Amino acid sequence: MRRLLVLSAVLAAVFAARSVRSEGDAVRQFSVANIEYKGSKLWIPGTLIVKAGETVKIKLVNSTPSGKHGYAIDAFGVKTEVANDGQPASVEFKAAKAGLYPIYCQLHPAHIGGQLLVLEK
Ligand SMILES: [Cu+2]
Repeated sequence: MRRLLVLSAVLAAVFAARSVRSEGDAVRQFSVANIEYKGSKLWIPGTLIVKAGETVKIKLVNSTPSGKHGYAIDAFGVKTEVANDGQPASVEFKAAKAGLYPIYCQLHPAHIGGQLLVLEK
């Protein structure tokens, strides 16, 4: 348990979100990694929080030894595949509407999913 807490703290620091503003439009940037932990595969951080109207840019890194994994958010047309060859993928979309939206691996629906929380402006 202690090891998991340390891992979480380190990853939270490494993958912290940044917010950049330019000409009045907010851009929310994240780096998200796919990992395996005790046989489970998950994207971390699993929960992303933005505000309605923000442009969201997510850099995706697949750190698993188990091949490609997907990253999908249906509400915003996000569906990409990320190889584990060291080359990150990226997605960009406008979080147009407030709500709670599932994030999942479309290649392996049994994998642990996450969520995108879009707050009201
Ligand atoms: Cu997967």
